[in-house]
Amino acid sequence: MSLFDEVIGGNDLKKLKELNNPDVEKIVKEYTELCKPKKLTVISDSPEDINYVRELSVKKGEEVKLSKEGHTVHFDGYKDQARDKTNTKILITPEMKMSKRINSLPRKEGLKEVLEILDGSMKGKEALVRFFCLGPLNSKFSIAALQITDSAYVAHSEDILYRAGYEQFKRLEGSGDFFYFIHSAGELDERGNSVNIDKRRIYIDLKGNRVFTVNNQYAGNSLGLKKLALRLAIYRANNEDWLTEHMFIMGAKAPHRDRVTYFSGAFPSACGKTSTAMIPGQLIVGDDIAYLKEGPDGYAYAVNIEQGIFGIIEDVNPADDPVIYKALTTPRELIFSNVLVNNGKPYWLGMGRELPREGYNHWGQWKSGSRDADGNEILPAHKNARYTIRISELENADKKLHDPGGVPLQGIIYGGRDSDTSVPVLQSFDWNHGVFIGATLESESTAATLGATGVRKFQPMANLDFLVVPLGRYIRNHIDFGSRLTNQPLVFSTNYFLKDNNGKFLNEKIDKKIWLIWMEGRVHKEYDAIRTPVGYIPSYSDISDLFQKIFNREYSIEDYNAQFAIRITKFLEKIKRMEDIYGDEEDIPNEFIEIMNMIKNNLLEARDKSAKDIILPEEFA
Ligand code: SPV
Ligand code: MN
Repeated sequence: MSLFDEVIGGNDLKKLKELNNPDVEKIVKEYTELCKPKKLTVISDSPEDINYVRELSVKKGEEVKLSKEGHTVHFDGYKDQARDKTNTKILITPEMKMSKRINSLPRKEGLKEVLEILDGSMKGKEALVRFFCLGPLNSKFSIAALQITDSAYVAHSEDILYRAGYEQFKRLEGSGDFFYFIHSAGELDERGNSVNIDKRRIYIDLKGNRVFTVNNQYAGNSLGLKKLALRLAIYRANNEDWLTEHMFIMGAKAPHRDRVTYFSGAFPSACGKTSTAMIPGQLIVGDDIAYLKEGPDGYAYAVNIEQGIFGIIEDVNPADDPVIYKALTTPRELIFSNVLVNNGKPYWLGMGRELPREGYNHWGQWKSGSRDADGNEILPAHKNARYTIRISELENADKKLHDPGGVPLQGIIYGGRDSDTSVPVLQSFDWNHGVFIGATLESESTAATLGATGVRKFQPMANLDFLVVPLGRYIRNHIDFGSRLTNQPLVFSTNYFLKDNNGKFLNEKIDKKIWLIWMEGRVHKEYDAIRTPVGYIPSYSDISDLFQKIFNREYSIEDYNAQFAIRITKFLEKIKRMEDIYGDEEDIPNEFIEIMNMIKNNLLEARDKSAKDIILPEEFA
C-alpha cells in the first residue's frame, strides 16, 4: 500500500475522484508521497469542509480566538514577517530570457533543491488539499488553482481571500489547465513557527504552472494564490494578449453624481494602495491583484482575482481609514496577524489610541522595552502586521465584485512613495506616456519586505518583485494592450508622500480623496488641466473648490504651489536614474525611449525658458 493510500480517508478519496481529473489525482499523490503527511484531507466547497479548516487552525494553535466573535490572531515567526525576495526565485530553462533584476535560477537545479527540502517536510502533520478559482467563477478570466499545504492558517486565509473552486475544477472536465501550489511550513518550534528559516525557499516553476514554497508562514510567501499565482499569471498574460497587474480596482463616486467610474491602481507595497481603494464614499472591488482583458466595446475590463483583503493594519484608525477600522472592530470572520494581543484584544501601531505596555506578539510574551537576541528593541506590533477579511464584509463593497465580465476601466493610477519629486496628482499625455509613468515608478522602501527602509527603489508598475518576463517585454505588452483599446483609460500618477524641507508631509492623508475626485472628473471632461513638462496637473481653482465642497477646508494658493510646483532638477535626476536602469535592459520598446526623451526635453526647455529650478504652475497656465 502506498503512503497516499494510507493517509487518505475514504470520503476524501471520493471527493478527489469526483473531480474526474487525472492531473489533480496525480499531483496530489505525487506530493503526498514526497512530503509524507500523516493525514490528507480534501476540502470541497461545502460549508462543513470550509468550517473544518477554520476550526483546525484554532485546534492546532495556528490561530487563537480573540474576544470578538469570529476574530482570531495568527503569528508568523519572528524572522518571517514579510516577503523574502532573496529566496524567491524564478526557475528558468536555457531558452527563457530574464532581466538581470529578476531573481532566477536554472530550473533543474532549483527543482532538485526545493524538492529535496520538501521531502518529508509534512511528517507528523495533516495536509489539506484545497481548490480555488482566481477571478470570478465561470468567466473568461477564471484560472483554477490547487493548493496543498500543511498549514491550516494558510488554507483558512485562502478561504477568506479567494473564491472556492472545487466546482470550478469540475468545469475543467478533466483538463490539466490549472495552477498548483505546494506549501509546507516545515519543521515547527513550540510556538508553531517554521524553524528552518535558512532553508526558506519560494521557487516559481513557470514551465510547470506551479510553485513550491517551504519553511515559511507569512502569507506573501506561503499563500499560493497571492503573490505566487501572480507570477504564474504574469507569465501567462504576457504570452497571450492581456495583463496581470499588482493593482487595486475601485469604483469612484463623485459627490452628487449618479455614476460609478472604475479605476485600477498600481502602488508598491505600503504606498497607500489599500487606503486608496478604501477612500470613504467610494466602492471597492479589489485591493491587490487584477487581470485586465479587452472587452468587446474596446474598454479594458478588470477583475479582482481575490475576494478579500490582506491589508497592512498599521495606521488604520478611525480618522484615516474609517471603513476598515469599523470592519476590524466589529464581529465577523477576520484574522489579525502579528499584532499585539492583550486580554483577548488586538492592538496595532497607529490605531489612534495608546497601546498596552505588555502582551503577546510576534516575538512572544512582550513587555515595553523587550529586546531580541540581537539587542534590537521590539515594537509592540510588527510594522507589517496585517488583517485578512472578505470584501463582502465591508460596507463599501462594490456590487460587481463577482461579475464574471469584470468592470470597465476608465482610469489607471500609478502611485509611488516619493518625498521630493512628483506632484500629488498628474495625468499622462496619453496611454504610452502612462506606461512610461508606470514603468518609472519608484518607492522609498518600507517594512513590507525584508531589508533596509527609506531607500529609493525602482518599482515599475509596482510589479518588479513579481516580474517573470524581461522588463522590455512587459512594457511592450502594456503598450500593445493599450493600442488595441478603442476606449483607453486615462492614466494618472499620484504621490501622497511629498515632504517639505523639514521632512513634514505636505498633504493630509485624506487629501487623496480630492485627487481621486479630480481624476474622476477628468474622465468625464469636467475639469481643465495645466500642461506641464511632465503631464497635466489640476488648476488651483478646481482643487480649492473641491477641498471646500468635500472637506469644507480652505486650500491656500501657498499649499497648491508647494505641492504642484514642477521640481525640474528632481525630475531630471529621476530621468537620469531611469536612463541608467533602462540602458541596462534589453529590447526596451522605442515608444518608451521616445517618451523618455520627450519628457527630458520638455524639462530642459522649461528650465531654459524660466531660468528656475522649481517652476510654479502659473508659469505653465
Ligand atoms: C504586498 O506586499 O504587496 C502585499 C502583501 O500585498 S504580500 O502578501 O506580502 O504580498
Ligand atoms: Mn500587494
